[in-house]
Amino acid sequence: MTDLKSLPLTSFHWGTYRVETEADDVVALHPFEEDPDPSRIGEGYVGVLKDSNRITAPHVRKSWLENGPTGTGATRGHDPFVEVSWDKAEELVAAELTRVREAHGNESIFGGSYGWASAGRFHHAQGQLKRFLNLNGGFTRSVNSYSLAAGEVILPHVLGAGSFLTGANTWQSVIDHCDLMVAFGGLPIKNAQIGQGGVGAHRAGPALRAAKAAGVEFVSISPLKSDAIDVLEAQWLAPRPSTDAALMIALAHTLLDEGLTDSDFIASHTTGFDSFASYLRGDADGTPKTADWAAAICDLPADDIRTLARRMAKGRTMISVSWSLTRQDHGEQPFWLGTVLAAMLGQIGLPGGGIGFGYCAVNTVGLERERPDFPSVPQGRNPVETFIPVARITEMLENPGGAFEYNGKTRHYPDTRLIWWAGGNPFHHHQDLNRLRQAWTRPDTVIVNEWCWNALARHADIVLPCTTPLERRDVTMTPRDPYMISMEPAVPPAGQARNDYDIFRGIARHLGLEEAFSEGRTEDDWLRWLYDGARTETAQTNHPLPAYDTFRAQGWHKLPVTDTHRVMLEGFRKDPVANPLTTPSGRIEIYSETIAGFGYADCPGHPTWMEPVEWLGAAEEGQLHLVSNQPKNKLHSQLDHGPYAQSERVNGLEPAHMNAQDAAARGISDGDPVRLHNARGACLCAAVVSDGVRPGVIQVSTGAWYRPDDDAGHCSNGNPNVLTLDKGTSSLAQGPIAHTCLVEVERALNTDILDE
Ligand SMILES: Nc1nc2c(c(=O)[nH]1)N[C@H]1C(S)=C(S)[C@@H](COP(=O)(O)OP(=O)(O)OC[C@H]3O[C@@H](n4cnc5c(=O)[nH]c(N)nc54)[C@H](O)[C@@H]3O)O[C@H]1N2
Ligand SMILES: Nc1nc2c(c(=O)[nH]1)N[C@H]1C(S)=C(S)[C@@H](COP(=O)(O)OP(=O)(O)OC[C@H]3O[C@@H](n4cnc5c(=O)[nH]c(N)nc54)[C@H](O)[C@@H]3O)O[C@H]1N2
Ligand SMILES: [Mo]
Repeated sequence: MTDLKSLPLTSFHWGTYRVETEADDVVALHPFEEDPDPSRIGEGYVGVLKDSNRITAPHVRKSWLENGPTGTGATRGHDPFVEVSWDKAEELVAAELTRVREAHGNESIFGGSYGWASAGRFHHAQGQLKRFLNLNGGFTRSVNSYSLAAGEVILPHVLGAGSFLTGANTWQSVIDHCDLMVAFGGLPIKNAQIGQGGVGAHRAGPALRAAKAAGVEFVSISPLKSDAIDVLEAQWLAPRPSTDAALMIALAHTLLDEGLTDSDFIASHTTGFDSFASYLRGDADGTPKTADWAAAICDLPADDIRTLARRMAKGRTMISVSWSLTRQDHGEQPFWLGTVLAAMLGQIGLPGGGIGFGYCAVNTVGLERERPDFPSVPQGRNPVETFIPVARITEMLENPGGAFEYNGKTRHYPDTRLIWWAGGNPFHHHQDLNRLRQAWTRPDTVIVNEWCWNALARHADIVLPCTTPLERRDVTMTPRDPYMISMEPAVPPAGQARNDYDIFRGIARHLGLEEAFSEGRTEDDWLRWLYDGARTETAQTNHPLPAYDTFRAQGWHKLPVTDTHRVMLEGFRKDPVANPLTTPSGRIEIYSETIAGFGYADCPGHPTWMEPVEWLGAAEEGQLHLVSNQPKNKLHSQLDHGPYAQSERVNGLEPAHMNAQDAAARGISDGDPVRLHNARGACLCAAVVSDGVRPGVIQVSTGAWYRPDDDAGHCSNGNPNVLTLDKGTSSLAQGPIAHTCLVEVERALNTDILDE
């Protein structure tokens, strides 16, 4: 028997593992001994470090190499690749960067490079790319996230800037003080496997079980029963997708109508309630926003809505609003409305009560937070001011110079000539991938750092092969997790793969920027520099970090957990004058003059129900609402080709979960191949028929690698982003709306499958 604790440690966004190797290959990843609820996602690495999908040398697309950078974009994604030496690749990249910079300016370089890359403080691909591009005169960046852009933009206006997005009351506060947890978007434990920057111990599952044991009751509002684990015995309410705003408005109406609001809290801690109350009563539009009104929109019994409102007012209630609710049309509204509901209940700032954004969206929400201020590799300054909201990438490529609205200002898209992506996969994360693929033909050059031949690498001109965390030394230290992990290389890099740091350093040499980029430091020097910076932060505390070499020898270090009962907005609750919010009024803005002043019809001055662009309430006969949520067996597109994700496919196809009644109406049986389609695209999946999905809804996880089959006209691998709609949440945030999408579904013909 191997002594597991003697094996090298490594950490990913989904957990920490002990790595077992044989003959320079990884054969097993064993859960970290400190983790009470380990994730299986790590198993996906076994066998993929050296398989045929591994990129082992720099490659250049043939037409680009032969004809130069301009005019060959149309064949991007179709052309073969030619292997080149690192020297050649570095020269080509350096020359092309210089050409674009001189001919078109730095604004024409898009380095937004959104994505999750890998955990590890030093080998953070985007950080390295941005540092490099800044030294080269800057680039067009992107702002906000795919995760919850609408929430990131609305909250500073209505609740204030701060750590609200992940700073919810701790789990212990919920366990000890909460009576009822009402979760809009559920409490999907599959998502809590993830913590950005590395996870030592998974806490959400054990915390939920402890809360249940302590008597907390749960209501899960979601199209999927599986969004609450069975042991919670949650009440399951399944409104039509993308109608939560109407449900929340009706809950607010019931509270107001039945005198269940905390008018003292509203008077002392909020502003603008009157205009919202007037909207609830229907003073201007003649439509009171009653439970009956919402029942027709949400397709829920009106009594269930009224009963829920009364239950919420009865005891200590924690409202959780899932991040997924921001990834839908008008996705600003649910976070705003959740805040308003918690304010009407007067429970903001109380132990176990108020609002939390996205319990279980990641392991981080509900964790204790007191951590030293960890340093990261400095990014320098970007002299280019141009940016895009992250999910407006296709529009940027389609419409150089075009105007767009964002958070109160009109801005313009740059003329993008060069795209560089390192550590993200737009052919995973973006909506309407067939449209992206068209727009992607426009720039002169696409450079990609990747380790595997996924759709992004296949749609590049220059592919620079990078290492994985299993092949390099790093340290996990993130303010989001108490564990610091000494990540050790388990196997040598495959082929000629290099660390992103060395890739940029090599190119910097050709541009005369090597010294500026590296500051003369090796990988080990940087690691010590980062760690020692963190150590200095803790030197004066009761819990100083061990010396670097001691830490390396120990393998891991756990930071003390102190704020076990932290309550979000406690200070503001106690004294809103002494501890005002950072909103214009210092209070919770139920009506926002700032937002009203922007004059956006799609995001007015108080929370409002607006019909989504696609939804079951306006569906054509036969259409279903597609929920393309996060995959349980991987992180986004990472390791889709690995053994764990592949083992959960059905007859080799990506599962599409649907209700028995919808399946029967289409002559579909469990396990059948199905074709999902709409005007934007089509993909092949396998039907999984169950009662755990609301009628009218079909669920396909995101993450299957985009594999367009142009003859068949579909993605043969089941990537749902060929179906989703590429539109902003509103003029305010311009966030993505993946969860607002209608599709048609039918049994696939044999010819569909044979084309694979
Ligand atoms: N339909 C639909 N679409 C969605 C969502 C949804 O719910 N539904 N969710 C959205 C959300 S919330 C997000 S955050 C995005 C996620 O989208 P992404 O973060 O872009 O997805 P990942 O697959 O994690 O991409 C990370 C990429 O980095 C590569 N990589 C890993 N390690 C390294 C490294 O060390 N160096 C380099 N250079 N590369 C590395 C991986 O191979 C992978 O291709 O997807 C969004 N898209
Ligand atoms: N295993 C795993 N975990 C992950 C990730 C991953 O890729 N894999 N990605 C991580 C990232 S980057 C992020 S941002 C978070 C995102 O975390 P979430 O935003 O919570 O992710 P989703 O899984 O898209 O959505 C959660 C649930 O919301 C429900 N839902 C969808 N539409 C509606 C609706 O209109 N109304 C209601 N009431 N419910 C709805 C769906 O049933 C879905 O299961 O997850 C993180 N965790
Ligand atoms: Mo995300």
